[in-house]
Amino acid sequence: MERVFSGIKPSGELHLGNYLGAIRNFVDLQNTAECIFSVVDLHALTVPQEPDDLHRRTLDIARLYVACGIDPAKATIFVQSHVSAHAELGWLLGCFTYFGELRRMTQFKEKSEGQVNVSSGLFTYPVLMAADILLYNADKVPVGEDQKQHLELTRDIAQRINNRFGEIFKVPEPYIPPKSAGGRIMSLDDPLRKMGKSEDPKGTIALLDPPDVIAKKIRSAVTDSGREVYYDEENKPAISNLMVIYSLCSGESLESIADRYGSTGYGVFKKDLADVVISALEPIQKRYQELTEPGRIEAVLEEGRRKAAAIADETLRTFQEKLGIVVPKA
Ligand code: ATP
Ligand code: LTN
Repeated sequence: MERVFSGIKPSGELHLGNYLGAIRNFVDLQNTAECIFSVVDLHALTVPQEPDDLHRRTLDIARLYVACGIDPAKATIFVQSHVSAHAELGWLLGCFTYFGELRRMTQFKEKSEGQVNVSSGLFTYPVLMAADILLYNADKVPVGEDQKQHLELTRDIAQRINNRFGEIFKVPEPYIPPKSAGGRIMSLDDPLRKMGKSEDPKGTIALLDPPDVIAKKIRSAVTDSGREVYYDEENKPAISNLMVIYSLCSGESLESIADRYGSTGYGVFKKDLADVVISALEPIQKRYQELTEPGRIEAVLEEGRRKAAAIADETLRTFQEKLGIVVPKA
């Protein structure tokens, strides 16, 4: 059976971009592959975090994984920092990653731009991500388009090490939907920027936003010039983005949406879009509200930690031995 690994940072509230670009695929893949999904708290720490927020969001993302349909009986859900092999392999892989490679990463350039104190953790972030993936010898990594460059680096690091020491790591394949299928959901108030946890909340639909807030955000979403609804990423970036959201939340094709709303004007389209998004999020919000049993999420994470650590510790040990590290007896 193929193995799948992915992770989400507890750096803010989960949003529709995370769901349509990534989590939706996690839910599908759990039926056909051995899936491991992490709440990557060490990655969130690469930018300043309030301790109380980090703590609450870490548990909250695990709860949302389950609310979105990830079944702990099928998939492993765990917190990255609970498995120390991530940090340890991260260090070792850093010794096989070049400064020039990391300097080219666009996410680093975007997140460090204009900041006075940029942590070295933000710079080496992709190395830790490579460790996350390689520890589990994942075949597939479902992510949004913004992670493509990090996955290419992961593959390069794995291949470099395999060339030097023999086949140690599986070289993972990215699993990224095209933009028209959710790989890059754009902000509602700037269709040229991606929807993100750390972006302005006006442009971001959080998975737990109440219906009236969702309706208001969609009503205020920027549109393109003209009044026709059709898909054209280049000339109609705002409407194309709203159409992708409509299509993925309703299951209707882009063509059929364009046929129906082509000449009704943006107002009618946006009003129906709000209904479609609210209905798609309703079952997730309902399940989230129901997951209140004390200790339930913590128990899922403990079981996940055990399963993840068993795999990760073994991979780490194999690599340490190949490197010539004197590995203590277990
Ligand atoms: P931040 O804004 O703090 O960097 P983020 O919203 O980009 O956070 P991550 O935790 O980094 O969230 O991403 C989790 C997953 O969601 C990743 O697979 C990422 O590629 C995907 N993703 C994030 N934003 C989008 C988006 N706008 N469209 C599609 N996929 C997305
Ligand atoms: N870098 C990713 C989050 C992430 C991840 C991973 C995704 C960390 N480790 C391993 C897939 C596999 C991001 O910023 N979205």
